[in-house]
Parts: sequence; structure tokens; C-alpha cells
Amino acid sequence: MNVSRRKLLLGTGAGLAGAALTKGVQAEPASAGRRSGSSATGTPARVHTPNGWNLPHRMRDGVKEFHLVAEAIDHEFAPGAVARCWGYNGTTPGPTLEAVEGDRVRIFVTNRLGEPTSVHWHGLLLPSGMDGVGGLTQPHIPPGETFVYEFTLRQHGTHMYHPHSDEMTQMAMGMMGLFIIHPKDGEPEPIDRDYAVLLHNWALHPGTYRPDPSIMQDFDIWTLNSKAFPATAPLVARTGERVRIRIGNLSMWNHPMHLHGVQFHVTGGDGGRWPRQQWRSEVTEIVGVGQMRDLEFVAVPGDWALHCHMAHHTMGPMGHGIPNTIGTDQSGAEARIRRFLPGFMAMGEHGMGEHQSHVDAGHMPGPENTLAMMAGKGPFGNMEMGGMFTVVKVRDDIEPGDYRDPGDYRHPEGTVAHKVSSDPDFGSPVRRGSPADESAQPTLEPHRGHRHH
Ligand SMILES: [Cu+2]
Repeated sequence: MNVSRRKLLLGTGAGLAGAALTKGVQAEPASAGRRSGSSATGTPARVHTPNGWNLPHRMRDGVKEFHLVAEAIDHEFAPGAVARCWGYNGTTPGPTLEAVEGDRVRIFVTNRLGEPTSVHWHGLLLPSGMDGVGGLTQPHIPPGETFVYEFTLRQHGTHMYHPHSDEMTQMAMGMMGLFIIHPKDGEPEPIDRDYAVLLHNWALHPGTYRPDPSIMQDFDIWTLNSKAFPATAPLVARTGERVRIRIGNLSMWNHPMHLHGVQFHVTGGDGGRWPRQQWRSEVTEIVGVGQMRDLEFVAVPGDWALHCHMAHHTMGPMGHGIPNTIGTDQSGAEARIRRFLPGFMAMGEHGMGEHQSHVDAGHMPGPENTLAMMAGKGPFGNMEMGGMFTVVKVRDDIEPGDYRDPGDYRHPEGTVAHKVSSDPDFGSPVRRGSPADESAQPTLEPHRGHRHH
């Protein structure tokens, strides 16, 4: 089914003209006053921060006032892993700040940490003294004190904020947030769903309760808005809606973010929103450390994975540098080791997928306060994912502004991959060479596994 036909189906009347047709979805009334997409009045779409929230402001003398509080918080990455982190106003990431190009903003920052801090407005054009680099452009904010930043927003796009004071530690502990500025003249393509996600990595060693800032590469928790799958909220949309996913990266790795089901346009980055001629079509976009990217697409129905394509970044905590057991018969060793380690379970002979079922069955009680390497249940079984993974859930009947999880996708009949045979010799596939048969029982004699052809 193509997009225009879906839009037709969604149209509210038979007399829709072409122009109205393409706007059919967003022209519907913003249901029940919930957060909605662009309206006819030109009100900017309100950014939705999955698993997070947007900081309310108050107007004083024509200035938008925000108040950030840097503080220690208790944070749950996913059920089973909690930590004493640092964040803003009770959460990591801190609340999303949202404003409109041309706004004058005044941002109070209260430091409730035990050490000095500062806030750098990442990507914003502002006077040097408002840039938040402790020691360089301002004194560090001592514990207990409140500083104020004030500037006029002279740009629009996806931006971020984070400390520039003991930056390595404070960011590793979770201090960061998104700063979204809407264009004052509206979007070239009105946006119906505007999501904002911040990528991060954490070293929460199993059995401990504080992220370890000394880790450079071997992080064990990979997060979208500080949540690891399956605790990451789905990104919900209605068929035909124009969706933007803004992604910022304040982690220690670059993340090739991959979306299934559509070719999205990359419509903006660190330099703000890009002119339309610079938009490009992709299915994976690297969001480098310190970068932002805006991805836009028209939603098509289904459950579509959105994840980092570094395979280890869609895993929970796992051991590295362990012996490779794939293809190794461990059954004899298992019995012997069990004499010394009751409950020991040999694993990994045929791959790692069995890990999730062992954990789910309670056969592998891990150390305290850590996540399983693989998790997530789908309608067809274990998803064997973790970390930087979520699902874009698109349905025909989602109300505008409704962000609730609609549950599993109901595939139209005949559109799901399915079994046609239980015989490994089924069909006559063309196969080259003589690949070792992984399903054969391993043996010390190489190549005993029979060849099919
Ligand atoms: Cu990644």
C-alpha cells in the first residue's frame, strides 16, 4: 500500500483537494487538547521526549525563565539496574528545554552537587560569557549557589546542554539534556510528531550502584534518554504522519542509528536545520559524539526497530575477552565443572541467542544490580536485544497527540514470514564451497559434518 492511498483512507471526506490531502492528518483537530503536531495557527509542534519530560517555563517581563537544578538522583536504567546518578531537576537526562527562535531566555542554575558545576549550551549562538565554560568564560558555580544565564535565541534546531566543569565525571554520571528551538516562521514541512532522544553510555559494573567515570570504551549500559531496552518507550505515530526524530549524542562513542521500514531524510544537524537542497535520504545515520541529527519520514504502519547498528550497543552488560565457545562441545566439561560449581551451565555452542531463555528461566542468576545481556519480548518470542533499541510503532488509528504504547502490531493476513518446511534438506538452494556445518556435533576431526551437496 503506498503512502498516498493511506492518506486517502485517512481523509475525512470525499471532497479533499490534493493540497488538503497531504495535510489530511495534521488538519484534524488536536484531539482533546493533548500535545499535538503543528496546527493551522502555526504553533510549533511540541517536542516529545520519550522516557523524559519538558521543563515548564514562566514568563517574566517578556523573558522565558527556566530553572535547572544540578543534583544527585536515583535512576533506573531498566528493571533490575538502578544507580545513584547525577542529573537535573530529578532526572537524567535533565528535562528538555523548548523555546522559539527570537525568544529571550533566562536560565537559573542551582548547584546541589558536592562539587562545582556549570552549564554549556551546546550549539547555541550567544555572548561568550554565557557559554558556560568554567574557568574560561565564567567562575565555576560552587555547591549551594545559583547562577543565571540570559541570552536571546538567534537560531533554531536541535541543541543540547551539559556541564563544562569536571565535564568527564559529570557527564558520565548522567548530566545532560536537550535544548530544542523551533523556527519562528514554522517548518517547511509541518511536523506531526517531534521526538527528541539523547544517546548515552554508562559503566555500571554489576553489583555496584554508581556509574564509573573512568571507563573509556567498555561501557555496559547503552541508553536512549538514559533508558535501556526494554525500558525504552516506543515512538508512536499514526500512519501518514510526518515524524521527526531528533537525536543528540553526548556519549563516548559514535552511534550509527538505523531505522527500519522507511528511508528517512536527514534534515538538520549541528548547524541547525538544513536547507531542503541539503536533505539526504538514508536508512542509517551516524550521530557522532557531540553531534545532533534530525531524521524525518512519513510513518508507514508496522513495528519498526530503531537502534544503534553497533551490535554491542544493542546488548545489555556482557563479558568481553572471553573464550569463544561457538562450535565447541562443552557437554563433558559442563558435568565436570558442575562438581565444583553447582548450577554451572555451558553455553554458546551454537550462538548466544540461548542466553535470554536461560536468564528468563532463572537458570542464570547474575550478580546484583545489572541487566541481562539480551531482553525484550515480542509477539513472536524473545527479541534478544538490549541497550540502544526501541520500536517505532505506527498504526492507522492512533489519535493525534496520543503517545501511549498501542501494543503489538496486527499484521495484515499473509504478510508475516512463516515456516514452510522442517527439513534441513528442503529445496535446492545454490551453495558454494563446503562451509563447516554448525548444526553437526562438533568433533576433534575436522569436516566430519556431512555435506549436503
Ligand atoms: Cu552505538
